[in-house]
Amino acid sequence: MKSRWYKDSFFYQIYPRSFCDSNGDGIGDLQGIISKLDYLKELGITAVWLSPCYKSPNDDNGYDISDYRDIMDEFGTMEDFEQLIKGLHDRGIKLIMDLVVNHTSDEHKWFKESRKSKDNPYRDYYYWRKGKGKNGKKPPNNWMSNFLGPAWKYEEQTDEWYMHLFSYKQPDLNWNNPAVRQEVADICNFWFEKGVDGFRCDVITYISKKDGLPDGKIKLPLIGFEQYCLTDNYHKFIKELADRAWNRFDTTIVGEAMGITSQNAAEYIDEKAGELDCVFSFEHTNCDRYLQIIPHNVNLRKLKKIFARWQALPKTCTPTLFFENHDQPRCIPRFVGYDCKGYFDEAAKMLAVALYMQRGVPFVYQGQEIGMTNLPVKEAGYLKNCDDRERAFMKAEDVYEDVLSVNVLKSFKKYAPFTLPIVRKALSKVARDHARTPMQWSGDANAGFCVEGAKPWMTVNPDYVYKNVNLQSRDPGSILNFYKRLIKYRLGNELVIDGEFNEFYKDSKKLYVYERRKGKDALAVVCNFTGKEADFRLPEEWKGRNAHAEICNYDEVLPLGNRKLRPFEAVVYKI
Ligand code: TEU
Ligand code: CA
Repeated sequence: MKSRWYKDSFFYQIYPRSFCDSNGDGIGDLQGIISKLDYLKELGITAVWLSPCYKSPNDDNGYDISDYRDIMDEFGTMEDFEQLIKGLHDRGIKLIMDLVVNHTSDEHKWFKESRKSKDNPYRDYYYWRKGKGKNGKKPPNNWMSNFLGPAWKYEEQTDEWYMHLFSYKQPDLNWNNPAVRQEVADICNFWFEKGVDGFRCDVITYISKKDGLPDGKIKLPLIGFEQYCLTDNYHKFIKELADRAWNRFDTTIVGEAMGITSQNAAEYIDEKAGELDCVFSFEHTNCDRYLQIIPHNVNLRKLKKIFARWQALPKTCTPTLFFENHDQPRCIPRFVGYDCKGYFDEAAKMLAVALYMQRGVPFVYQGQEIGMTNLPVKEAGYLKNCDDRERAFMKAEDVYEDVLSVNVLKSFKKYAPFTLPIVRKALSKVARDHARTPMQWSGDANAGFCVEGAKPWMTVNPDYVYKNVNLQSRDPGSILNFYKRLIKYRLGNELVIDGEFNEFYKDSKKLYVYERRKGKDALAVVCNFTGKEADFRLPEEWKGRNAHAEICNYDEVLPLGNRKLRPFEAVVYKI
């Protein structure tokens, strides 16, 4: 049944709220996306991952669903959706949707019923438990919510607590209940029958909780993690869902997978198992963090090591290739630093080469293709290196919208106000908001995201004046046009798709050098991760070979050989 089309695809992630507003309410919508289909086609991507567009009260921007079979009011109607999928398919672009089924919204009808009484038929769709301690006034266990605070909320009505591993408006579904699992399969089939080509499965590794819901080890950043991540019935639930839905169509199923790393991936993504096709792992996106939250500078050696381990997985396990999504800050400040020493565009292009010439399923996140970057909030303290036009100091509290950022600021203000400067500083680097600013289409008002006079739901990055799709599409040397070339180069290219991966100079803190080989043919990938010239010596294995540069982020192409690499230089040679 499965053609495994993901193996030769290039994905583009759309966060609909911030992509394009068609009706002037300041919120991106489906007609907005439809108006940009030709843009996507021209960019050359072959598949779209659409973040949630279902009915939702938007506590977490659509990751809290109140009706899985309907479209969010702000985004449009089912007719709009059908027009979107047709528009994509007409252009040869596949569509995968977001499947958010670890939890629902508390405004979903199942939960509204569930909370009514202990004998309601939907009670068992969720986790309800008696509290601990005298009078049951303490949560049933010590698990922490991924969005801070306890993972339980008390309800007067029935004198019990319900579990929420995210916000209290995102109660966790009880997958031990067979009815819940059938509902999920039915939802998948509903969308497959509409022509949807697959799903990105939100926090799918959390769906099975340890029997008895035991206390977790006291361990930061998340108490309880080992009790609900990849435990007990995980494989059983996934296999069943694959049988009932995923594997009945020619789908691609990508899991968002906390807990899955290069070390254990084979257990979860091997083709032969017929479970998830691939996963978004957090290994490399945590490599500039202590405890997953406190930012520090990236250590290139560590990043390369993580990549190398994924590349070394058996052929039947396919990695994903991504730097950005709607939960991550923008990749340029984090992976090359805020100070690009005047070589911002070169850095943006180099990162793309370093990542997308590896084996795996490539994903680009909206705006990444024009080098969109983090919001210039005051605490980031990097403005001295920026263009004058970016000196619009923003106050964190004024610009952050994300439920997680807001929770963090609120809690620290309440319980440890003296830490606020540090917290603000950390958020200035890691906040999810950085990825959620409106897409920069043009130099017009509101970056062309919505019409003049409308108020975008979230602050537009002021750098849109000189960084936007309009300007870059007219400039052959732009980041955008570089991405177009790279995407085109990768698709259908056997060496990139499944050539062997061999790395050189693994210990270098400056260079990322690897080859993709099939027999005698190979691609040599040479990247300078620093903003200064760096010495490069030709690896023994490449000596005496003819080299032809196929991709280069400088106009003037220099030959493969012992030489100085220019700041952030990246070249792909066919050898
Ligand atoms: O994300 C899961 C999640 O917890 C992380 O991505 C989180 O945002 C990160 O660790 C913060 O540092 C998924 C969705 O991608 C996210 O947008 C939702 O908020 C979350 O699930 C709940 O549905
Ligand atoms: Ca709108």
